[in-house]
Amino acid sequence: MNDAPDRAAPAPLARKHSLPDIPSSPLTPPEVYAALSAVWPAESALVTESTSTMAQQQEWLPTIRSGSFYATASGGIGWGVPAAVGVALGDRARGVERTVVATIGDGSFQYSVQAIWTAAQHDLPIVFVVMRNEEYSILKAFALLEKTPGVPGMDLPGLDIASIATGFGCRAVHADTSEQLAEQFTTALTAKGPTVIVVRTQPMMAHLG
Ligand SMILES: Cc1ncc(C[n+]2csc(CCOP(=O)(O)OP(=O)(O)O)c2C)c(N)n1
Ligand SMILES: [Mg+2]
Repeated sequence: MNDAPDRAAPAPLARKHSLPDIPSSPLTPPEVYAALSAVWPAESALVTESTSTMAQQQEWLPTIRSGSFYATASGGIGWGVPAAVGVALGDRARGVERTVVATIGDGSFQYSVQAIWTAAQHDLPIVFVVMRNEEYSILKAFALLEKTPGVPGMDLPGLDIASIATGFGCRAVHADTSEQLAEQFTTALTAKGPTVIVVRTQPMMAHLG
């Protein structure tokens, strides 16, 4: 991380934000990111692997400081969860105290989930926010784009993500509304180790039409 930039950072882009007048159930990704943006500490690091919601993430949680945003450039999933652990371990090694916020899709979360055991064992200050839309949403959208709807194997029903997290020794909670998410996130900030917050969300084709 470059701690001594040779020029002043430009002001963040002014963005028009809009949320539904009536809260959605399940929440839409913008509602999730809006709730996080209201309560997350300004100096947090963001690690993201929520494939179908990246545009909304950039809208609501823009990167405004160097060394604070981490995402895979290749698109290979299974990187995000261990990357959050690596960022937190790196922070500790160089004496940086900050929360690592990891926004992860429910599919991507499965690929390297065992990394949360390391997070729990080392009491790392990570809040994993798992977007539980019960599918590989981006692949369903690709299938429509490629005019091949109905591709099998894209649904992810029956995954008890909080139990999986608990099984690896991680604190785990559910949040179904913006208020619950804000409350659980704020509580997670003062927890000793990591927390996995499972948030039920709308699939991409439902919230974008
Ligand atoms: C190692 C690897 N395997 C498979 C894929 C194909 N792939 C791309 S996105 C994706 C699904 C991601 O689903 P999820 O994390 O739930 O995010 P959502 O699209 O629902 O937001 C898959 C399987 C990949 N990119 N990398
Ligand atoms: Mg998903």
